[in-house]
Amino acid sequence: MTAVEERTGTEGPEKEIGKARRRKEDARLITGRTTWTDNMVLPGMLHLAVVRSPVAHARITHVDVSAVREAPGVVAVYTGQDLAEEQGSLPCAWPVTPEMVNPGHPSIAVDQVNHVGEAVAVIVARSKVAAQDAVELADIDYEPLPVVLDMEQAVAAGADLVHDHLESNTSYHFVFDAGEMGTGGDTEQAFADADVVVSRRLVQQRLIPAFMEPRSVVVQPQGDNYTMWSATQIPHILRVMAAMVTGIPEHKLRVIAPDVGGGFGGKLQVNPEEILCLLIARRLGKPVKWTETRSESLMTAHHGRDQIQYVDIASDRAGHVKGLRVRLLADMGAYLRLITPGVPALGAFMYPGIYKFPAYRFECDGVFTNKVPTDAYRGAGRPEATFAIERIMDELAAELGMDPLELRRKNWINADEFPFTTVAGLAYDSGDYETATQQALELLGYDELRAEQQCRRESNDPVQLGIGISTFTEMCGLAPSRVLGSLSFGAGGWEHASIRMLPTGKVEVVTGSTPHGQGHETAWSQLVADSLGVPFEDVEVLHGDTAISSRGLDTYGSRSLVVGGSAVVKAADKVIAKARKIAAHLLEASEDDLEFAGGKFSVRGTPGASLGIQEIALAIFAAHNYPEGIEPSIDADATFDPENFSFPHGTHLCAMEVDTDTGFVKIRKYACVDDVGTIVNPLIVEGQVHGGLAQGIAQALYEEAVYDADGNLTTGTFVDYLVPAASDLPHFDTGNTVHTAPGNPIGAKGVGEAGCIASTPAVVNAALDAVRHLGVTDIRMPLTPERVWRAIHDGGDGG
Ligand code: MCN
Repeated sequence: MTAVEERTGTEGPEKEIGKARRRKEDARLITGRTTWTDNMVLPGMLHLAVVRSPVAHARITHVDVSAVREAPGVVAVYTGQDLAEEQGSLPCAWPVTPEMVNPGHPSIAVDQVNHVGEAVAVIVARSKVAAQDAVELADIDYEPLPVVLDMEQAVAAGADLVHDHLESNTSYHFVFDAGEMGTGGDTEQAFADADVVVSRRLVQQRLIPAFMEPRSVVVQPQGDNYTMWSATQIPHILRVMAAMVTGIPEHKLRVIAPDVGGGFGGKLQVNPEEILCLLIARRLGKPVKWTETRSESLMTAHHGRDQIQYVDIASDRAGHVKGLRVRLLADMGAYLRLITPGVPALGAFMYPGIYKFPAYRFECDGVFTNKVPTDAYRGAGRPEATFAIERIMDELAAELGMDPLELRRKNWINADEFPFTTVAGLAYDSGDYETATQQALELLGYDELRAEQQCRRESNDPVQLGIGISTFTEMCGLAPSRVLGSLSFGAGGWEHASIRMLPTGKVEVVTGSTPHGQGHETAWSQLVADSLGVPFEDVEVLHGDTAISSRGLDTYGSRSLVVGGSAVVKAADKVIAKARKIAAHLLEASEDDLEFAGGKFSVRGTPGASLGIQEIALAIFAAHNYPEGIEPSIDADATFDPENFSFPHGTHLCAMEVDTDTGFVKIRKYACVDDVGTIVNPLIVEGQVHGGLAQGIAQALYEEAVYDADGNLTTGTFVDYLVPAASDLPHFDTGNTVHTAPGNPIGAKGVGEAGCIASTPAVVNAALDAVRHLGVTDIRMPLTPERVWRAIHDGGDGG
């Protein structure tokens, strides 16, 4: 039983946790009847447009913005030189090694540009159109420098340099060696002793988070106070960072994230334009707004993934894995953004997946290239790791002539072995991989599909069928502050919440979590309704404004329920403890004789003697009668810092048809069973799984950010960057098992990234399973018809 269940019981019609409530916030989000940042209109507000570099790598030799200044409606124009003194450097909060090289990142280039789209001048005008029209009047000369795009070439001896004042294109070399850390044996020895070694070079293509609402910022100066509205995932972190970069004192800066239309990690960032808006508002003393165009968004908001993975797995002939070795090249792009270097380093701990490896070594080089920087994108490090391990397990199974499921069963952690400390040093909390797998096999109709596969193979059908398996886990609920500290991350992993009991018994919950589509207002209301025994409708959840919630660490890493929700539950505990004292006084009973259930304190053994917590709120407002020495308030704050990550897991299965004549692939069926511990809202959980699946499948089949040889993004519109629509995706058969997380009072594990992490290898494994008998052992993502056709007909990975 979880701590919440101990207090509220496990069932009952009034129980909110587990109810598939429709989301409170949907009406306003879906109809758009809300305030998005770009809806903000302030008196005298000016508009910014950014002049961006058309070249990937060059020295700026000449800047003439006199024609811009003369353009109708233009109020001011600033170049990098103009702001050089005050712009500072954008922050990188994750120096993964003490030796990591960080070239710094100006919000606006001063004398050199390092990727296409980098800001070189900012125009301020009375209207957005006037600002944008003036962009082409900027006269800027560039002296081209060699363009570095390919990571393998970038780390080769004698390579051209992205930052010519640095010694190489390598920012850092991060190593995790289980033998050295004492969490496993000697990896080299394990490989030397192995019967079988399988190696692959896997490519994680570059992806674009592609959130629906483009980034947008408004800054209003009032004396020496500043209010910034931003479409951000991280108002609290942004406030701290922006204060540090600009020198505006933190208490003079209020950051508001109004409703935000998606982020997927892409808005876990301190953007150059946020800093530029602050600097310019400070200079002009006027409110300013910047909203990006879709093309700017695709070209300049940070990208995700872009790694080359060299993976080796060692085993004995019977299929017992003996060792895992991973070498990674991770494309940083031209600069280190907020957590750029940490993304692949976070993945380091997940490569062993759900398997009992005795030895493991991971090495990663962070590599500079002349591309837009990479950073968090849904899953951040964990999809890459899961892809590598689930792909290489299939390759090992093929090498051993073994069923891929049998190989997994032979090596995974059994239900009775939890908690289990892996070779990467993580303590997996709870789970049962066999039960989830059994359920997923039934949902898919595995046996019938295997029979059909056999028929198609025997009849040499041009359309072959494959079944792909991904048995995954991930670390989420970021994160125990102590662990983050040991990984050199520059912030903690706690979350804060306050509960305010209003006089009429209504409840305001202030959370440091910052939803941008995840439904926290609904789920937190369910938590509070159960914890305090008040009606769901009586709870209002406030978030995303540093003047209302001054403490918070925001939303990413599927942390909000596990960490932020737990803070809410802890605050509710304190409210009840305070109310108990007042209830005892008003009921003239001893505190020890009071029971709290269903929102009421009752005196044990005295039927009828009871007082509701909402009545107590009113009694306090009147404040005529409360015990001496007790303050007239039952409001409470709590901060929760988890002891451990939480480890959701699941089995994802994909059945795929591959047309061997045309290379077209089609998902026939997709079934998955996820274990996310206690489910607070099954409807939200299902929605999160669906959204994650869409993005994971999109990586496998559709999406890729492509640069040409000069460093221009050739997928700069949604015509070229293929974000799938609902009609491009199959029906999903989903299910759940429930193994509660011992590390938080709700018993929950995160779900926000699970579908995205699990699905990509299931889809690629399915395609390979369909054509492996034709000699295909890899197909590079995304699985375009051309690549699939080439892999079948020409060999290689089709890339
Ligand atoms: N939930 C639940 N029971 C569980 C686990 C979660 O009911 N056992 C509910 C939570 O109450 C919450 C939602 O599911 O309403 C997601 O919770 P959680 O897993 O804690 O994830 P976060 O709220 O921290 O969201 C972050 C996660 C990430 S990292 C990305 S990326 C992502 C995602 O959420 N980006 C999203 N989902 C997104 N959904 C939308 N609409 N837009 C994004 O940008």
